[in-house]
Amino acid sequence: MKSGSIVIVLSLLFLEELSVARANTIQGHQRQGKRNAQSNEINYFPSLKNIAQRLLDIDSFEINKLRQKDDIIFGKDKEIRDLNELIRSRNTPNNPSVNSNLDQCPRRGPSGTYTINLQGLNELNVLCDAEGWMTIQKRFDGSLSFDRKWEDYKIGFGHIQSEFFIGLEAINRITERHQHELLISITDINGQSAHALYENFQIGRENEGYALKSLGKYSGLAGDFLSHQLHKKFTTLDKNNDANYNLNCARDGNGGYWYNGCMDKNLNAKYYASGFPWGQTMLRSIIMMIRPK
Ligand SMILES: [Ca+2]
Repeated sequence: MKSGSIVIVLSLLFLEELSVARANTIQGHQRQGKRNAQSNEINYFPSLKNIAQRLLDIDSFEINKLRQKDDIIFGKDKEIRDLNELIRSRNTPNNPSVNSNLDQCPRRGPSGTYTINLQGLNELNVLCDAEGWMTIQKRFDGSLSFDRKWEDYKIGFGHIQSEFFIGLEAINRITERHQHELLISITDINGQSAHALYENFQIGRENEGYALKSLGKYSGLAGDFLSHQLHKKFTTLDKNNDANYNLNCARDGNGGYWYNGCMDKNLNAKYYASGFPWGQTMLRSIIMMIRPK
């Protein structure tokens, strides 16, 4: 109970007890005639004891209520942790395998974690599914910040068992050697999923600003939201390559992207409590995958 409330309750109880004490005193006068001040004090002290006891009762009642609320909050926290763990486990293949002779995902699986070698880069752990799709970006709970500098976007960040981005350098090296499809799967905060498929995805080299060089034909139900960024260079917090003359579109939590304008739908935007902005709605999760055509 707040201290202001305690004061009000104390005042009300005090007044109540005082009026009872006065009534008793008047009755006492009527019955017994004059009595001295000492006898009033004797009636009054038991009333103060009652007030103190009632305040203690109220206090312990409030403490119990707070304890119950604390238990409920603790229970909800545990539910959230369990759900996040469930999502993580569903995003993680069950049968990880290692093969460092590969430079791409095996076409016919099995799904798992593979170590691939790309010329000039360190060995890279990648997620592959049973149909040869390699995950290059994954977000589902906002645990990883995408508000990062050029070097992070270049070499990649996060962890493949949770949220991550594979890195622009790796995407460039993979997509410039062979034609690759790009599959983007999105799920909004209401659980509605859709995908976008591009038949010829390629990004340029670092000296080209990792520009979105090619997308190819689009199909899917998510909407062709990437063609607007075709041929645009990548912009990060510390590298302003976007078309907006006055602003750096990656600043203020928008994340690195192939910006055309600062209001573009952006797959790397700031993740709030339940998702990140996507036009008129919010996306809860996204996964970007590539596969040789
Ligand atoms: Ca700019």
